[in-house]
Amino acid sequence: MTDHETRLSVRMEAREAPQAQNGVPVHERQIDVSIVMPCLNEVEAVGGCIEEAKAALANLGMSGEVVVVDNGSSDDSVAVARAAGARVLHEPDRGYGNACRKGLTEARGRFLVMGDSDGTYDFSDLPNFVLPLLHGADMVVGNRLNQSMEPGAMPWLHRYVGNPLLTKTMNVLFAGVIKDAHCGLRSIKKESFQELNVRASGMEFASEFLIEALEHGARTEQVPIRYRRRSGGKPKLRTFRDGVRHLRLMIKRWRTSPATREDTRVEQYIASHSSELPQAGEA
Ligand SMILES: Nc1nc2c(ncn2[C@@H]2O[C@H](COP(=O)(O)OP(=O)(O)OP(=O)(O)O)[C@@H](O)[C@H]2O)c(=O)[nH]1
Ligand SMILES: [Mg+2]
Repeated sequence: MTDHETRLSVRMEAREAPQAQNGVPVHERQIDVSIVMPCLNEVEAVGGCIEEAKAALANLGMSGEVVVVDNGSSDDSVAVARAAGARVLHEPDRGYGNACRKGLTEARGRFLVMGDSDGTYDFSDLPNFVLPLLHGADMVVGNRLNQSMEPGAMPWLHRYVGNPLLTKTMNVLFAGVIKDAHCGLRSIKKESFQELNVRASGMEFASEFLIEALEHGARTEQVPIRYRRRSGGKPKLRTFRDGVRHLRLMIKRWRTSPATREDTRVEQYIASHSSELPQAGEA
């Protein structure tokens, strides 16, 4: 090819794939951070969440994308999300779990951050979810149960009964030390997520994700976060139905994977007591 032909073909490629850079189409380029937001009828909040996430990415100085996963919202969430600059994916099967799995699977970043699109999470917390992954953690889980929670952000029944009870159940059954098992603001390395087999379709996805991570021995950090009232829209979580779904999933998982559970318990016991155990060469 002559120089002229090369320049011509590069110009034609650029016309066909306007975002191509160095010959690599944008959809194949590796980026640093993907922020995945499940979204169902969150028109009042989703735009602000995307803006907040984009600003946090810019402050962090890392390349990134915001991925919104919709399940057929009947309001203008999709149009608002597109206008705010998110990549919008459609998941045909209803449910929070289906939406999260779709977004996390199709995200292009090395580091995956997930958070609700209802205005409750503050995406300017992004560095606390990305920097630990650069320094050896596989996963970071937020903890909303602290003094900075905005009054009215979480119903009393969830804050003082449902969430602590279900979190404690998970820790007892799966030897975890998780502080807020239902926190939806989390991050995980792409390669760590790919090792997990998280199949749940609904809200119990949040529990299964952590159970899988515990059983895979993911190095986990937890960070306190702010939690705000919804910026509008309606909660999709149904207290009793979803509470029972979390509980049933945990019992099923506990009954069906005893071998893995025992291994993990022994490994975690050794890890947490390593300084007390005799070292090689010691009498
Ligand atoms: N795509 C999709 N998103 C969903 C679905 N169900 C919930 N979501 C989204 O998942 C996030 C969590 O749902 P919420 O209704 O906020 O549940 P919650 O945070 O436990 O409840 P709130 O206290 O009301 O915030 C929100 O961004 C929802 O829009 C669903 O079936 N499909
Ligand atoms: Mg929410």
